[in-house]
Amino acid sequence: MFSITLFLLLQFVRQFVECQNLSSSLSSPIATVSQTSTGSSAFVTNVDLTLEDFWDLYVGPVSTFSINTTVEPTPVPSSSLIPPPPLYYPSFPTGQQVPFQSKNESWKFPKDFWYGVAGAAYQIEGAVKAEGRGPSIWDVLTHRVPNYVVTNDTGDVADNHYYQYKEDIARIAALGIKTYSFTLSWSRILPFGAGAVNEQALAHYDDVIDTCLDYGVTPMITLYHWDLPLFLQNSYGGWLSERIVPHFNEYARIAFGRWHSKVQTWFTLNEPIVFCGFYPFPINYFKKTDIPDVQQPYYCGHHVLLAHAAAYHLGKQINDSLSISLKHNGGYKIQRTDSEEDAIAVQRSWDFQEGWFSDPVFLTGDYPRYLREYVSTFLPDFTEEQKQMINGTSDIYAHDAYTSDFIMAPDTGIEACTRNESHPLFPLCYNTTKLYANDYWAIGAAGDPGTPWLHQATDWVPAFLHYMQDTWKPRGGIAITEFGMSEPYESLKTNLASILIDPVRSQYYRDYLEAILIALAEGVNVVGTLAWSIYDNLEWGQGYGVRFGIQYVNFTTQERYFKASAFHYVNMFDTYLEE
Ligand code: PNW
Repeated sequence: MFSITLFLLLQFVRQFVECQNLSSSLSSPIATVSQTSTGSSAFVTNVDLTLEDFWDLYVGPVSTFSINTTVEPTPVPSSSLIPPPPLYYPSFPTGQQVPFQSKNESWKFPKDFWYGVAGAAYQIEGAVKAEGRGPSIWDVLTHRVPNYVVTNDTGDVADNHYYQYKEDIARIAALGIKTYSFTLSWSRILPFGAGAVNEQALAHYDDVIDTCLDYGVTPMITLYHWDLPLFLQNSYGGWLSERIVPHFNEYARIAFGRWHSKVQTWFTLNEPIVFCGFYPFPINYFKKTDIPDVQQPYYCGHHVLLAHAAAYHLGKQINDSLSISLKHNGGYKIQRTDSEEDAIAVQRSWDFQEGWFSDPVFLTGDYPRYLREYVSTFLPDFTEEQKQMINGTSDIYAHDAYTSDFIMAPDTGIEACTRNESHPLFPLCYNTTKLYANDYWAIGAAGDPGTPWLHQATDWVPAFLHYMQDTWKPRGGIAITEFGMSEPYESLKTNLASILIDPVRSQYYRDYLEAILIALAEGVNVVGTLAWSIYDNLEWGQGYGVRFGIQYVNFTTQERYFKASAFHYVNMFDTYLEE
């Protein structure tokens, strides 16, 4: 009876909640929710919430899977390690004079080049309420915000990686892949984002890391891949507030402190352009803000830079041999015509995408020109001290470089846009397309319709890599920390044999890695690649309807199968890695 009354009360409170006094309330796993009914501080109710209450109030019931304790790996069947048919058969019989494998003898990956696979906590772990995990914003977005995920899927079970990671690591090792890049769930480690630490989560990640090391797989860690602890979003708007900076630092301190001796390569934050672009969030679920919608991504970005830089210095203090970097994204920007306006549009695009985080971190500690022109109308300038703190805080240039776009000026011209806040392209004031200037051919083969941003554009990869090296001059070289292809309509296939041969993805990996080999031969210092993704997973707003895996996962049974692309990926290193 009591719990039902409490539940109803909490349901009511949910409409208005604002969480305050975060630091004082976090010494135990109970959070204080203050209700402000009219925005006036005259009507405030404090309700103590246990973690369970917090889940019930904001997320509700979650699904679980039958495998709900850590399991030993099932042996990888040797038949599953037989390579697939080749991408191209020669048009004449193979024989002594026609070697089956063609190889360009002037290409090579240097001996210490690392190649691996990547995944992210909310997309693969499942077990969302297990062993003390607190909710993240993505638990709310998937469960409570209608149509935020087009398929209404959630990450409740996902790939059940939280319990099946031993099998998953064994399978990577069996393929010959030597690097696994995963992300930590902040709200597992700190269920309310700050304060009390969940020891079970630390023990879990201890074992993930140790399992990698046992299999000879190098673990790499990303601290933040979009799954912000819900409590921090509700308390002060998450990345919209500078209050996130010390909380991210506290979280980073726990992770670096615990694992610095076992994990050498770290990434602080994944693709801030994308996750800052989530703002503004749908109203009614999280804390309201007065910051205008159009400005919210840039407040987020400002605090990302401060949080990243502080965490970088902290990590180096703890162990100065660590490699620590931010994960960038964007794509190569191809000027669509040779007009002056299109040239400016291209520079605007660099400034509002890669340059937003890369110029501060690699060059100046501050924003690039066109971005600064806009954000200086509302953001505080970085102080000299902040600029110094931000500059130089990336050991490698880590780029999730999936694809490229043609860039051109808006039809109205650039100035008509920059002077008019209601222009549909404001504040970017450049346009993009996947089509050549004949408005007929796309840049390359399309991915799944659920990822209209992704076409194969591997021809531009060498130019892109040169641009990264020449522009941001990373001291530790360039790593492609995510690349991959959404095989078109893959989720509609029901026949296993047809799922497992994924020609668009296979060709993408082959052509992309050839492009990297060309760039290496031309003197670009590329140091590693991470294929996205270790296996099919929750593709955020597209749910399980879009597939990026180099392994297929049957989401009913949680069985895993290698796709052909896994072999094509590895084969490039078997062929070209220097002995
Ligand atoms: C990345 N774009 O996101 C993310 O890091 C992954 O979590 C995600 O699953 C993967 O790519 C595939 O989408 C991106 O529009 C999302 O250019 C969008 C873009 C790039 C990367």
